[in-house]
Amino acid sequence: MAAGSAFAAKSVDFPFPGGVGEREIATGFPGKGAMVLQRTRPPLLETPFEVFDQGVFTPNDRFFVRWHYAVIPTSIDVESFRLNVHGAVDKPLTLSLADILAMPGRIEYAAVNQCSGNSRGFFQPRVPGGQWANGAMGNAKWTGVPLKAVLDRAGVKAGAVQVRFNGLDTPVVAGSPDFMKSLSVDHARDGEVMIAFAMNGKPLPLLNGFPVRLVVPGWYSTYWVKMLNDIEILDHPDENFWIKTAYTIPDTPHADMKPGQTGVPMVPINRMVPRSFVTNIREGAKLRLGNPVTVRGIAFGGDSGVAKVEFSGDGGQKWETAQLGKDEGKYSFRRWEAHLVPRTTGVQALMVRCTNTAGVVQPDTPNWNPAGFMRNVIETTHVSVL
Ligand SMILES: Nc1nc2c(c(=O)[nH]1)N[C@H]1C(S)=C(S)[C@@H](COP(=O)(O)O)O[C@H]1N2
Ligand SMILES: [Mo]
Repeated sequence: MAAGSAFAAKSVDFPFPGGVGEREIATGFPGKGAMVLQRTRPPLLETPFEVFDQGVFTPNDRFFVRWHYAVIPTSIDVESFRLNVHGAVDKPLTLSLADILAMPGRIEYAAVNQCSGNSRGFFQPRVPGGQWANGAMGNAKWTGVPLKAVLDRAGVKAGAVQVRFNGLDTPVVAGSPDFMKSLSVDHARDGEVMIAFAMNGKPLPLLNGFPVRLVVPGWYSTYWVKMLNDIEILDHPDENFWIKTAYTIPDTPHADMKPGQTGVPMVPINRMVPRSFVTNIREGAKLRLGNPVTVRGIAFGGDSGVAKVEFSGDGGQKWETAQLGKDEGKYSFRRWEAHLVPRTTGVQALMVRCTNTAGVVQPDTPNWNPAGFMRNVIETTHVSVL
């Protein structure tokens, strides 16, 4: 992978507890505009937060990027590309991109793609892993064919239990476990899980998985396997490293545990939980006493829609219901807006809280686990009222 020129037009300084939040802004990565450079090889690129204020969909050239291994094809020959479907099936398939594009019954929906470790840099105590701020997420309109249609064509055998997905990327060091993820056969056949070939109406950027990737709406993006070229139907539970060991969470409310706690049962990470953010006012912004301001942002429900967004201008004492923007579907970001008239001078805490249609609400204390997964505490933006 070309390293990208990593030309630092400017930098950002994330307010991580304990610091070390400064990052370069890089341009120069294929198909990408200005991105927060978390790591060059393999590329970890974060969406600059102001992009989320500009619209409900995240543009392809500003969409975050995450790969585990640096050996990623730098170009794909669409003529020779094949997606193999094999294992516990009646009829193994070898599909070209043209075969996939010619399949009937295309689907399209908006869905948030969010890394399990989004916002990891805010964990306290800090934990190892990519030190993301809040930009390891994005919302796009995805177009593709239902995974179910492909599985039905292959004919899943009775007794199959899981479906495993693999992409064209490979480990740098021979012997490292190839990145693969699995879903239950029922989930894989729900009609929503998609083999996507377009993102916001355009082919997927190479770094987001060209030519096809899996979209698992409502689930963390670790399952959204990119450059998908292999689907294996398993008659036994997948025990590969990326399912069994990596990407597991405490099987507790909010995937929460205490640092150093032992004997906590772990399960593979799965559904997303609701989150919401202020996008037009930054930490440390100055507001004028008595001057009305419109506060706006984005929210998402996780694995279900946004039922309600509430805003507090006084650190959570009083909450008011925000006005919701257009509903782009239950897996999408949703815009919200509220009004604030600062009534006291000094540092004030703006807070926003989302409740999803399943009744799940953001917690007011942060969760903690050693991998830094599933942060969804109510976010606070401190402002100075002058
Ligand atoms: N083939 C492949 N797919 C992958 C990964 C990977 O390393 N290889 N990483 C996963 C993880 S952990 C994340 S967060 C998302 C990131 O998707 P994006 O780069 O399109 O934003 O890709 C997922 N799919
Ligand atoms: Mo991720």
